[in-house]
Amino acid sequence: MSRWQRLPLAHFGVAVAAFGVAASMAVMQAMSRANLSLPARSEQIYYLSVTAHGVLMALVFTTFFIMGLGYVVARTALAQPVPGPGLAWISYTVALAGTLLTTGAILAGHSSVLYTFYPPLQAHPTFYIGLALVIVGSWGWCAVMILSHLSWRRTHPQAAVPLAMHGMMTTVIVWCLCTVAVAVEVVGMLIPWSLGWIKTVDPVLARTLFWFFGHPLVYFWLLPAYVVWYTILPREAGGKLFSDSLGRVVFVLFILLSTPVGFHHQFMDPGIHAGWKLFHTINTYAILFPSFVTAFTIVASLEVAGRMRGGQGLFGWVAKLPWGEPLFTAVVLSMLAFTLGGFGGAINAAFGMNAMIHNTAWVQGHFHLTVGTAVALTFMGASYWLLPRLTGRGLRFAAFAQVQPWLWFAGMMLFSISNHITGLLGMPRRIYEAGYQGAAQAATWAPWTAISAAGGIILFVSAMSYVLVVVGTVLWGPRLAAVPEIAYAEPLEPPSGGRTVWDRFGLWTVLAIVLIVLAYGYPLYSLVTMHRYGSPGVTGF
Ligand code: HEM
Ligand SMILES: [Cu+2]
Repeated sequence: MSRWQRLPLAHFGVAVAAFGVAASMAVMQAMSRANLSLPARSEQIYYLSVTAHGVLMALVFTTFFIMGLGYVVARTALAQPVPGPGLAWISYTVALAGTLLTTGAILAGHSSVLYTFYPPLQAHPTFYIGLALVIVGSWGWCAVMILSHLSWRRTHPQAAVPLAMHGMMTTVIVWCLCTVAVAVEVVGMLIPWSLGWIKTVDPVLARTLFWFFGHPLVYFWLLPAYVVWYTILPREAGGKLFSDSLGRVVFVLFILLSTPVGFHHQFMDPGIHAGWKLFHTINTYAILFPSFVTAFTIVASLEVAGRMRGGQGLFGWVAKLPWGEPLFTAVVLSMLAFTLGGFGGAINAAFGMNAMIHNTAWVQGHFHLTVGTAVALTFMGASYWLLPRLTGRGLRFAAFAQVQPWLWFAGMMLFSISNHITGLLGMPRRIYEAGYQGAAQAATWAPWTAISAAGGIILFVSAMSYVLVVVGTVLWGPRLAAVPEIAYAEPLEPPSGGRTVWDRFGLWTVLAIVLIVLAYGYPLYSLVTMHRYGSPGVTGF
């Protein structure tokens, strides 16, 4: 293995470790909610576990995987060394130290604040300090990615940046814009408060800053998955990308629309005028559009692949696709789950229907389809593709890699559909036992929570199969005589000309900032200056 592969592999190592631990906790959670007796089952353990699971899955597994993938793309799509390897390794170390601090704080038992860490729930200062370090580390990654792009641009002033790097750059921009808000929340409010330096914090302001970050966070997860869908999947399916320019338009729309939508998580919060919630709702429906375009482009690319493989007729091409390839099945099943998640998302985004499902098990059913499957299963599929290319070793226990995506999909259908149903039946999310001490309402939930627990067990088997293949490949994978190359899909039509307006990241970033100021400027100003009776709100105002 030459040297550059170590950096992404080190990132994937942390990601897979976090995933393995979080998946082991998840199966206990799913069983606990079905009232199955487990050793040491208690409220305290449940909330500790859900906090660790949420943080390790949603913040650590994703972020480290994305950073690793970013380095792979910067190195291979741009065909040049990644500049600033020192900075990259320091950033990795800082983010890893932060992860250990935060995880330690949770496991020590005094930081069960869930991954949204809403005040007035208060964690130990090391929980917040660790999170701040993870963010600082990720900013270092952003800097290296931006430097990579700039140095490539200097030698290719008129060329269109390769689509994979285009997608990673939009990921970087979305992340830089949104992490500012969570940094202000954590460093300006929660750390001083947890240390006792300030007496109070304003929960509505904290939640607003959190969701300023929290919605774009989902695109930070999703865009790298889209990079895999657009630039790796079509080639692995044996075909070509249906349209390169549509991909660029999609990525740019995410720069613009990822952030000014956060109030759709705060429909039920007081202190924010309904007019602002409406504005964010309109933007939310606008951001469904690039995902529709993606569904069209990727399915069209798959049809191209099926026909290039000799498929005939209206649907004959489907059978010709490489259903035995783990990357292919993982990504296609991810997309299927995302379609279902998208239906649910459109419901969540509508004020009236949101009132029906808010804080119910529906919500956890929803995001396990989106981040828990569309993103996570894509990353698992991408691991099967990347590992031989990065380590020079063939997949170990390859049969597990083949069945694992199917198991994940089956388990997730049981888990997610049952949670959507119990949500509609009124079961809250984030509860330790769904029996509700024998309440009549809870009796209707029981068959569904049992199905959800069965789904959880299948998911656990799938998760462990993934970990087994990854660890087995790295340690005992057979050395490959010819290491397959990391190559990206070609578009069906060669892109006409060079650099276009879709490559002007500076312009789109400025426009995104304008939209953010429009969507958040006044609401934040009014929250900060609002006079509160009997509650001091933000210290100093
Ligand atoms: C191994 C399969 C998985 C199972 C069985 C599972 C199960 C669960 C359960 C039972 C909960 C607690 C729900 C509650 O009480 O409200 C939960 C929460 C959560 N899960 Fe998973 N999960 C799995 C995988 C994932 C993945 C892959 C992700 C993301 C990459 C993820 C992200 C989350 C998040 C963000 C929460 C919310 C925590 C909170 O409410 O603070 N999960 N999961
Ligand atoms: Cu959202």
